[in-house]
Amino acid sequence: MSNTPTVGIVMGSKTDLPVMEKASEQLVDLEVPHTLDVMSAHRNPAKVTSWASGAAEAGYRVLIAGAGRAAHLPGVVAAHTSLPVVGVPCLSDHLGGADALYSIVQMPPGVPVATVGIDSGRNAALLAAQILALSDPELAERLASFRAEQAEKGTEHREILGSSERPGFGFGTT
Ligand code: RP5
Repeated sequence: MSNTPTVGIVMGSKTDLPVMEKASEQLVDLEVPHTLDVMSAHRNPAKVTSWASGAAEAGYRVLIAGAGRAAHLPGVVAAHTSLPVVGVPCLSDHLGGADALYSIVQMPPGVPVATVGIDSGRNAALLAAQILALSDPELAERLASFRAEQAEKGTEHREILGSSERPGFGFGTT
């Protein structure tokens, strides 16, 4: 693994870490060097502006931004860079995460944020890795292995569901 981080993960608060560390774990599995930072579009906007404005020059290729509530962080990051930005709406204790989802997905034309599902840190990492893999054949191979393992696990799951230990719940039964 090269030590130069190519993915930058940011989150609006430490309270978003349980979701965003799933993205980090997935990137570790895929051997993608990355960084994790906490910064808020509302509480320290100057820090966000500085980080996002310098991200391309710092060597990042894709950015992942997660936030909850009125989740402006991904959009503000996207406003300050032309790197692809993946947005992760984080569930808070109100509105079922719809507040963050709508805030992130409904960007104005001209400033896109590729939005994954609520609390979907892992998918954000996979999307970022897929973007990087367009110009990284070794990463593309690791992603292909990941997909193959995932397909294999799905088959195992099917066998468990169809086992005699759970009669009537398996495939092929009526
Ligand atoms: C957002 O407000 C953060 O992204 C977090 O999801 C939410 C709550 O932040 P804390 O009050 O827990 O720091 O900006």
